[in-house]
Amino acid sequence: MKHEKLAPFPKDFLWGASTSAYQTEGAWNKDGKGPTVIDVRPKKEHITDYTVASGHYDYYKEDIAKMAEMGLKAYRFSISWARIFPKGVGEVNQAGIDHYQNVIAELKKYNIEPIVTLYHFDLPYDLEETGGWDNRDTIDAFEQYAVTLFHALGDSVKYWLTINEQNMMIMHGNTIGTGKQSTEKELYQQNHHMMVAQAKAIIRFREILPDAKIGPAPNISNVYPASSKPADVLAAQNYNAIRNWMYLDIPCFGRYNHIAWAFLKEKGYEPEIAKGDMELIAQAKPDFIAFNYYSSKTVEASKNDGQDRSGNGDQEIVIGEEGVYRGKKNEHLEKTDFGWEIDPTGLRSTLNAIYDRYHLPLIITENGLGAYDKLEEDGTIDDPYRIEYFQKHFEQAQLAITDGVELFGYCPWSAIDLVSTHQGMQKRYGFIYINREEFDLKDMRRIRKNSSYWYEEVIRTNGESLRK
Ligand code: BGP
Repeated sequence: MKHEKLAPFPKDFLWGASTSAYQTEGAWNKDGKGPTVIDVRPKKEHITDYTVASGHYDYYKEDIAKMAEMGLKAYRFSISWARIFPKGVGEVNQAGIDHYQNVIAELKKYNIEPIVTLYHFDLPYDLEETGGWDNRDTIDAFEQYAVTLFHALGDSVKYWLTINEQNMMIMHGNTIGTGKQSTEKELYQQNHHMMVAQAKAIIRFREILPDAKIGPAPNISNVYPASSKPADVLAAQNYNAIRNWMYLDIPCFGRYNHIAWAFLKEKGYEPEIAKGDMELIAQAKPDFIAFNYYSSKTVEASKNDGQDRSGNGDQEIVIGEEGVYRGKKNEHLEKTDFGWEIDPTGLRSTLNAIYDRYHLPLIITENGLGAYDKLEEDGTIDDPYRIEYFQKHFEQAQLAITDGVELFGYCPWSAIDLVSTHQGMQKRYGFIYINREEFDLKDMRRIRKNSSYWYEEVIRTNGESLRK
């Protein structure tokens, strides 16, 4: 709908930026950190690993100073579970606690609000070895880990995210590299265990940090039917339920989405639900919903020809499910250098869809453009394509606010260049350039890109500069 008068961004809007521990910190075995499922992934021939990444573990003070130069109001980052519990459970590694207390103290120096993700893909390997999320013991390990952080960091952290993109770990875990090869049946049992773990953490959170806020952080994309054919509309409804609403209905409504559950039963994927699980889940309601958005998705009806699951998807490229839906390219959308569709309007419809369904405050915790950025001879990085990307997405976020959506923050991916889940260092997302290549570490210099100056003005004017 067209608005004659746009609502302003809320007064204390959390203009931020995002990262994850494993994609930025490096120092993969420093100060007592244990191995994670990421560290033991088979090396890929043409792209770097995570042993050095962006060096954020050692350079965090310089990085935060640059974030402060940009005027960031918030910084969304994750804690490496294996720095706190090197074996996932058991002895706490005090050096790990100290590190994140220092990071948060540095943020507080500049009045940057820390937004802490408990778990962002990097499960401690020792837990994987004892069954990972197949094993219900991991639920208790997660609860112990979360409670330890609530006590250690709770004085300074107001906003907490439980699990990053649980839906992508379940639907694209092999591509993203977040765990061992699992059958679909195993994946949806793992998913159920993660839901119980999240609920137990939220219940303890209420006891320990009654004044702080906590929520899930799935990857959510509104799903379009490829045509107005009724079968395509049904396919979109199926994929919306399976990809999106299953993962938010459980924490927000305390139940499995009926279409998603019908899919699990039809395929024989339905998880075993232990006595008391759903009662626990029903007690643990989130305060807000954080979500990551990169693009809308388009699907058509399954052709029932055994080809629906063909091709390699990832978190932004849909594969299909036999008899349920099939991914389809959206011819109306441009693509990034890495083949992801770009749909700013889709952000508005996704914001409206989530808010309409759950009516909770929302924060965008990831949205960004992976591109081949270039460090020029004069030491600048000119990324007008990233400015255009965010200009269009911020405009749509403001339209959603004018539609009535309660959006309280926006943390683009990413604060600094980092290592992609599966496409290396070359796929740059940062407002701050890291001067290293896939295998040549160069000098790791941190350099603000032109987009960071543009974003600085957006933040300074609380979004007013978008209208110039
Ligand atoms: C999201 C993850 C982030 C980040 C982002 C970009 O799914 O939560 O960790 O990786 O995708 O994706 P990629 O790194 O695959 O380019």
